[in-house]
Formats: sequence, structure tokens, C-alpha cells
Amino acid sequence: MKPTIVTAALPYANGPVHIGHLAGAYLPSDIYVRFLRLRGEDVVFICGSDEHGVPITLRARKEGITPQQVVDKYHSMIKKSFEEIGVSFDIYHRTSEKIHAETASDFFTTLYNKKVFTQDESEQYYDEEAGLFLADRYITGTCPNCGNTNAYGDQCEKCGKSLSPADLINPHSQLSGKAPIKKKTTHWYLPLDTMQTEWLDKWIRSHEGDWKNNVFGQCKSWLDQGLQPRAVTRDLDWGVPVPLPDAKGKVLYVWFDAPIGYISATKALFEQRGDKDGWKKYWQNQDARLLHFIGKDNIVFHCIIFPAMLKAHGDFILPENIPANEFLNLEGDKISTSRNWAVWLNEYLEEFPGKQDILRYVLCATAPENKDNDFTWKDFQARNNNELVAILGNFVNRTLVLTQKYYNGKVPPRHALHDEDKACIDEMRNIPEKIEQYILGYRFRDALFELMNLARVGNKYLADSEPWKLQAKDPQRVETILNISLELTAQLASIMSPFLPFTSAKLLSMLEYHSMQLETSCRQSIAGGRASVE
Ligand code: B3M
Ligand code: ZN
Repeated sequence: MKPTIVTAALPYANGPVHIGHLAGAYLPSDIYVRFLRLRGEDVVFICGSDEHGVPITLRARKEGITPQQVVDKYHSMIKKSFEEIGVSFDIYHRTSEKIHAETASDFFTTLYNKKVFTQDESEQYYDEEAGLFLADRYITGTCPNCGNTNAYGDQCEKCGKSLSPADLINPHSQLSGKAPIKKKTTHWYLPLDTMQTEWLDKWIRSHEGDWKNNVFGQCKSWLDQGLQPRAVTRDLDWGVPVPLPDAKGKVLYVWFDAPIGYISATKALFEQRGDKDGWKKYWQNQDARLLHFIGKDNIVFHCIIFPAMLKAHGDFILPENIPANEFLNLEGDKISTSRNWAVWLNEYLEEFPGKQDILRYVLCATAPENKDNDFTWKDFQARNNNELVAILGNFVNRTLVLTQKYYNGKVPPRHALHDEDKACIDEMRNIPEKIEQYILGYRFRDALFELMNLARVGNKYLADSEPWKLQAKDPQRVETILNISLELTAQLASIMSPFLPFTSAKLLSMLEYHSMQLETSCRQSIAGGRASVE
């Protein structure tokens, strides 16, 4: 069995996470990993806080505290929220840890020694009043592509175009508000242009049809425009110092160090497990699979830049897939941190205690898998009432109540099968296979829909066979119907666990099911066998 590394984008520790993040990267990856674990696969699930970069230093200025205070505050907040919503990372690490600085530093040094980088002196914007070079988000101006007057030096959030500070019209400093001057500085560059001709173009294009259309399409448009050398260092005082004698005051670009965070977090995980070299079985094994779950704004970094780094280094595998999602809007409007237009996960968890699975359900059902999608509270309520309660809850409730009433909670025997029993049993085999195929193809909405179909099958079976009317005249028939309904309930309880882990655990304990049996039963049903509650 191939070892699998699943990573979820490292959130910037400059604010809490919101439902858009959850629907984009964290829920799909959690569902996928929980499913692999159910199948008994060898998987590590890696995430952590991205604690470097300009978003952090800007937040520190805004709040009048140090960058370290910012990341300490938000790291614990984000970690706690993920735990409470049931995202089951094997490790939630942070890029301010020593092991990360060492790993990122060594990575840079290896590339430097292999003469991968080009070094270039250029003129960059400088804020004379603040005494700082204005990298990335320290500078804003008008987007040359769409005219948005608030575009950042690294990206326009309105049209999504990736920019460099020199592209901005009317640039001004985020620190002093003034127009910057130009000043000479030296940086190291990853020569993506030569890499494109050497291998990158071919490698990415070989994934057409296999990567999601939205992902491949974005990559293709980057390739068609022609890749440019990309600076991997910055003039900043917050980050991993560039490990060269002539690089004082310079740090690694956050997008150089952050993805290396996946590697350092895996190292930290195996250190915790007392197996110092255990991480190599994943990252340095040609048989292993690497999967990155991200939002669409991170596609270029995971599909082009990080693979380019990994390949240049030489000791690591490249990603097999990058199932990125599009964006989730809120009530028809783009989620925005600056306008505080979001459902923040920590606030949801406080306001709806014990209701984690409802949010998981709704976000999976409306996940922006192929195009942007909208979250509304009306839909949240409707899906809870009409789907979770009316379909899933109703079936399980009727089955358990009748079993209690007629058999004092014991599983009744099964007798001769009627056609309707056989039809129900067939669906109990077919639907889990469909769920499996959808999950493995990163189609979580379709998988969830099939899960609900399984409950629909149960409701129809009970409605058609009406056991409550038969108990007096044909108790044997009722035994068979409830035996099958219980088997379906047990199967639902196990197959729902990647999506609705809290409900699954509750239901399994109601069924007095042990986790060993759960795994066997699920594997059996997935393999087309029949799970049994006897
Ligand atoms: N922190 C950007 C983001 O949160 C960035 C992801 C890093 S993944 C290596 O969208
Ligand atoms: Zn724009």
C-alpha cells in the first residue's frame, strides 16, 4: 500500500479561519484522510500555521504588538478551532519552530550550492520614512489589469492577477501612505523560465485530465504566458534569515519557506513519534503519494513553484494531485477579512456548541468544487431540517425506536427475503462503492449526496414495508425488516464518519459498535461485501 502525505494549506496566523477556508481546503482534506484511514491506508495529514510574511507584520503594526505576539495569539486560536470542528490533522505545526527554520535554511542552501538560483540586483520600492523596502503587501496601487485602486504589490484581490510592485500604477506605501522611491537591492531568483523549457511545462501538461479542470486551466494560462524568474528572498526583518554571509537584513520569501513547512511538520510529527527518520518514507519515497488541498489563490505556488523547488532539490517526490477548490461567498458577497464579512469558525463554534456536523455537512454539500459557490443561512437551515433531520435522522430514529420497542434493543434475526429486501440490500452494496469512487476522485459533494441517498433508501424501505403495521399479524416479517434496517443504520454510521464524525461516533456508540467492527464492516461493504450487525 502506497504511503500518502495529505497537506492542507498552512493558514496565515494573522486572523481566525472562516467558512471559506474550511470549505476550500480543510474539510475536503479531512474527509479524504478519514476515508483513507477507514480503508486502513498509511496516511499522514499535515498542516500548521504560516507565521511569516508581510500579512503577519502588517497585522502586528495594526494591533500595536510584535509579530511573535500576533502568531502566538492566532496560532492557538486556529489550532483549537480545527480540533473542535473535527479536522483530524496528525500534526498542526508552525513555521516559527526551530526545526522549520533549519529545514528551510538547508533547503535554500542545497539549491544555492547546486547553483540553481540566479542573483540579481534591481531597483525596488523603498519607503524612506519607514526605512523599509516595500515588498508584497506593504505596497498598494492601481491594478494594471482591472483598475482596482487597492491592489497589493503581489496580487490584485479583485481580478486575481498575480502582480509585482513594479506593475502597480500610482504605488504608495502601506506604512507612510507616501509614494515610494526606488532603491537598489540584491535578491536570489528561482529561474522558472528555464525550468519551464527543461521539464516543468511537460510535467504540468502531462496532468491534463487528471488534475481538476479549474486547477489545470490556471496552470496552463501561466505556462502560456511564459514563466518568469521568481525572487525567493525579501528585504524584511521577519522570517527565516537567508543563510548566506552577504545577505544581512534579508529573509526567505514566505512562499519559499511556507511549503517547506509541510516537510518540517512531517519531521516534527515523526520526532514526536520517536521515529526520527520516519518522515523519509513519505517525502523521499518514489512510491509515496503527495496531495495538496488548497484554495484557488494558492494554485500557482503548489502546482508550479513548490514542485520546481522540490525537483531542483532532488531528494523529494513531486505532488500527484492538487485538488484546489474555488471560493465560497457569503450571502452573495465575497468573503472579506477587511470588511469583516465572514462566518468565523471560532465564533460559529461558540454560538453553536455541539453542532459541528451541521456546518461540516452544509459546507461539504455546497463546497465550491468547480466554481465559486454561495453560503446562506437560509440554506444552512433548510439543509439541516430537510436533509439531516428529515432524511438521515428520521430513518435512524425510526429504526432504533422500533428495535427498542419490539426487541428491547437486541438485533432480531433475518428470515426469508422478499424482493424489496433484496433491492434494499443491493443498494447497500452499490451506494458505498459510488461513495468510494467519488471520494477518491475528489468529488466530495457527489459522495455526500450518495450518503444521503443511502438514508433515502432506508426511508423508502421502511415506508414501503410498514413494519409498524405488521407486528401483530406477521412478527417474523418485522424481524427481517428491522434486521436489514439495522444493518443499513450501521453501514450509514460507518460510511458517514469521514463527513460527520461526531454523529457517526454517537450513532456507533448507540449501536454499541466497536471501532474494530466498524472498520471491518466498512471495508467489507466498500469491497461489495455485506456488513452485519449480528
Ligand atoms: N498562508 C496563503 C493562504 O493562507 C498561505 C498558504 C501557505 S501554504 C504553504 O491562503
Ligand atoms: Zn485587478
